[in-house]
Amino acid sequence: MSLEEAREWLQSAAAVAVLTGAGISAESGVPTFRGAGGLWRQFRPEDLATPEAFARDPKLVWEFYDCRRELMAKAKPNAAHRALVRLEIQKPHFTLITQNIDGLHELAGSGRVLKLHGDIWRMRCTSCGGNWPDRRVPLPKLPPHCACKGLARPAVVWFGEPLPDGMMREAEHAAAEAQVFLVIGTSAQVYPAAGLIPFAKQAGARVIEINLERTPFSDMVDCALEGPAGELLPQLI
Ligand code: BV8
Ligand code: ZN
Repeated sequence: MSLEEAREWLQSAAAVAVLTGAGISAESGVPTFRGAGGLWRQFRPEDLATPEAFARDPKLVWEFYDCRRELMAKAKPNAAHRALVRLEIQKPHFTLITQNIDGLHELAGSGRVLKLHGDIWRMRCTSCGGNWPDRRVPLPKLPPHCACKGLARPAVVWFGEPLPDGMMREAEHAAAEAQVFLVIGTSAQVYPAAGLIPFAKQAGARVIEINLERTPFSDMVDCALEGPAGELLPQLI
């Protein structure tokens, strides 16, 4: 299936849903999880992004997030983020579902963003449950605390933790309604997010994948476009 055909599908679709991963922010200088630079010191991100790691050493986990906040604060949305803003304007029914916590979709101007795995620019209190925005870079003191003196944690979803209530239901609804489901820059290995891809396919959507390389679903999708999202997405939209 060619890019031209994929463009025609997208142009004729009224309902579109999009799933993005770290790959869409790579060209903005945000390291991906599995790509080069994904390794933080000698830790695998999966080892630090867990409630167990936080219980063991909250300061170490905060150093990990403070380092990523510094990187993400310098990052600007790229042509792929901007193309999705244009697509949202064009489509009567549009939902952007992201695994990214970097906030670059909103910064680009995307309105309807389902942040499956939370937001690195918000904090949550481990004792009173408060949740507030915090964009200080670097954080003055690690670990940060809440006004109630409780220990604060990043308002993100860690491995082994459920996604925010209703988030997957909204995402599945958008995937089921979509005539075209775009999958951009994800290795599709983390669940339940990756499950949305076969889910959309089974619901009848045409699935278009953009990735630098093949993924576990490249054989199943209707069109697998190999290349950088910042180059291919503007051609598609
Ligand atoms: C849960 C936030 C249950 C924190 C993240 C079923 C099967 C197997 C395992 C499981 C399963 N169900 C659940 C699990 C366990 C686990 C899981 O999936 N483990 C994996 C590792 C096997 N899932 C969970 O734990 C989930 N929770 O299941 O809870 C539950 C229910 C009730 C009660 C209690 C518990 C929670 C998962 C969320 C974890 N949090 N992030 C943080 O960021 O610090 S996940 C995090 O990793 C990201 O958000 C993202 O989801 C994932 C990284 O994947 P990608 O974004 O795809 O990035 P990656 O680097 O892997 O790939 C980049 C891709 O881009 C590559 O393909 C590359 O080629 C491409 N690329 C690079 N440059 C470009 C490009 N493409 C285009 N253009 C470019 N320029
Ligand atoms: Zn508190």
